[in-house]
Amino acid sequence: MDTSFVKSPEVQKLLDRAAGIEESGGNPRLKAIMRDLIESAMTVIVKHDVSESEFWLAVKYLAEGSGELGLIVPGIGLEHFIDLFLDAKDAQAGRVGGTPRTIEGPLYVAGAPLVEGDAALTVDPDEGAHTLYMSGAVTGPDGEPVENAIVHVWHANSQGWYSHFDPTGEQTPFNNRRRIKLGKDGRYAFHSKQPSGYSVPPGGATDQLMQALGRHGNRPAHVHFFIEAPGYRTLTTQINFGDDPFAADDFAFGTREGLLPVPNRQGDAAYIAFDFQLQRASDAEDEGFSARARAAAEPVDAA
Ligand code: MBD
Ligand code: FE
Repeated sequence: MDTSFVKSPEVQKLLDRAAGIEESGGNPRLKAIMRDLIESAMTVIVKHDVSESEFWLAVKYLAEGSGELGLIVPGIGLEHFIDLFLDAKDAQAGRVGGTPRTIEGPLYVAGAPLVEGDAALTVDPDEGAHTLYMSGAVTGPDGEPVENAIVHVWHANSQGWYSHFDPTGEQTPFNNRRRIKLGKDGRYAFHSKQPSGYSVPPGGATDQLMQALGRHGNRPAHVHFFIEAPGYRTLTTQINFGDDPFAADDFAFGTREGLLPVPNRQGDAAYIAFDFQLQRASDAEDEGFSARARAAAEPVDAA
């Protein structure tokens, strides 16, 4: 059947009623978005002649896989799409330059220890892992050192697990997570046990979907950052190791040109020199974080 079926008076009437279009209460913006979203789902169903069994399989998948939505969203490219959309809107507004943004992912935890100077991120044992040394400058659009910046940094351990989300239960709450307060020179430095790439939980909802699409659920080794500073736009980004086998094949589409440094490897040590450049904020909202819901843990004193 043709998708024009969705445009039939009976279906259009159903959409109006389902989205509360004729009701006086509720949120008008949500009504408009829901109407289009439901209509899009109906159009897909008709276009692909989705069977009743397939439809209920999809409902079951969403119900049972909802705990992995934070992984499914980057896995199907939607989180990267939001970056592309923000980039395109910035370009339209002439707001260009600086370090590229890239996806936050689902594994940030608020409340990490706030430290100064050369930060030691790793407090738990991580036997055999190489040491990562990363350092550089945080500057503004004119190359000026950014004062009073806070660099939030988080990464996995050498097993690919993030503290707080580690099913082995072997990591303390803020292992490989710190907030680094920078001085007037805008320079940062940290060292840690080098992360390995991330893989989605085997057999989980994301893994099932990736396999059904003929894909995999691996990310290259990477380090996440938020960088916030008064007067500047908070930057959400990450660096991915340019020499990782998945550097050009990230299931989450988080790797971007300009964010793929190749570590300088010397024996058991890996060195990355990387400078960040922030854009200036136009107002307070522009300066702050997105309102995304994030995990949090009780702040602890830095070791
Ligand atoms: C990660 O570590 C990550 O950074 C993203 C974006 C998705 C899944 C796991
Ligand atoms: Fe990550």
